Amino acid sequence: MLKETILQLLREKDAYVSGQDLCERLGVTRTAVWKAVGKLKEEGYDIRAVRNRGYRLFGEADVLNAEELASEMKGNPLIPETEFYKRLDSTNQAAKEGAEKGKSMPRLYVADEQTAGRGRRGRTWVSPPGTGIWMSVLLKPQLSSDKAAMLTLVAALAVAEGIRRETGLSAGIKWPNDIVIGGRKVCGILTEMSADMDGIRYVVVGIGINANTETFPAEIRKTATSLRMETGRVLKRSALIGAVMREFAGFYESFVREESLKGLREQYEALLVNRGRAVTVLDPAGEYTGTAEGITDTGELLVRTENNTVRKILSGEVSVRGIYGYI
Ligand code: BT5
Repeated sequence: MLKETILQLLREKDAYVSGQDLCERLGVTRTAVWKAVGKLKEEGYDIRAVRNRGYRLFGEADVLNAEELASEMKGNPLIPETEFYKRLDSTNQAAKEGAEKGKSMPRLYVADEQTAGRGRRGRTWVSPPGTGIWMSVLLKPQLSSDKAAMLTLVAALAVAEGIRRETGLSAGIKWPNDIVIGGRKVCGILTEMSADMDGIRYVVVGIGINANTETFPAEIRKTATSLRMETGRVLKRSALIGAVMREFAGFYESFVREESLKGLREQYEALLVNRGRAVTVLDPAGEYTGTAEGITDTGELLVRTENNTVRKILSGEVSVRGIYGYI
């Protein structure tokens, strides 16, 4: 592809490359080069053209496209297929439709923007263009359907570790599905499943990460944060997707082998921000308070209540809210 070759040549040189030079090396016309550069610019690459000097690529911008994504997944043992979209209603929705159409799994869906991003229980997920990571992993684990909910915890661990690797930030996990930094939500996870008598048909693990967001709508301004806000730097989203999915592949392998979180529990608990903290359990059968102590091998939250009994909370069944603020 002409576009990719031009990009490669510009990357090799941290200087201007003349249009003439590009034409000769690629054996195409000046117009063809100009058109291809135009497309690259549309995709977000900061390529500048100066008369008599040629073209130059500035910085390595945060470009998210099909090529960047595929190259980040190269060598990932879990994800052979990726699909990238400029805009989708919801990557979870697209993944489900893909599964219903019989697409091969595992497969990763990524969108630059979601017009109907979803949270749990019909809530909305704010997913503007150009700044976030909105992605869904479509999987078919050979497990009984009651085990699928644990994938939320597997993904949370992968996101927290991926963020640490890419940014150095220490992100924590608010059980079961939030990643937080400094008490604010930077990522949410939504796991959905389709199962029948034979077990899991497919699972969709949806992950939303606020990467380069600079402002949030008023209703979440006090509770949300982004990696850019925390580091003051623009992050390359494709690199973070690569890091998170590499971590996910490793943790997923352990999860499927053990059919539990046994091998991941210690690491998970070390990142669990609820640990040792007071929590209110919003149980439909009656609200109660206690102290979160950790998780079980199957992903339930262990809460010691005021009369000193330890209760196991199943993810999805109840919400846990910190008594003091968001955590
Ligand atoms: C979640 O729900 O945290 C799950 C979010 C999953 C989003 C991903 S993006 C890719 C995939 N495709 C989808 O359509 N969804 C998944 P929940 O725990 O219910 O939290 C939702 C609440 O978080 C909202 O009611 C807001 O208060 C808040 N919120 C919404 N957008 C946010 C954002 N971008 N950052 C931080 N908080 C947000």
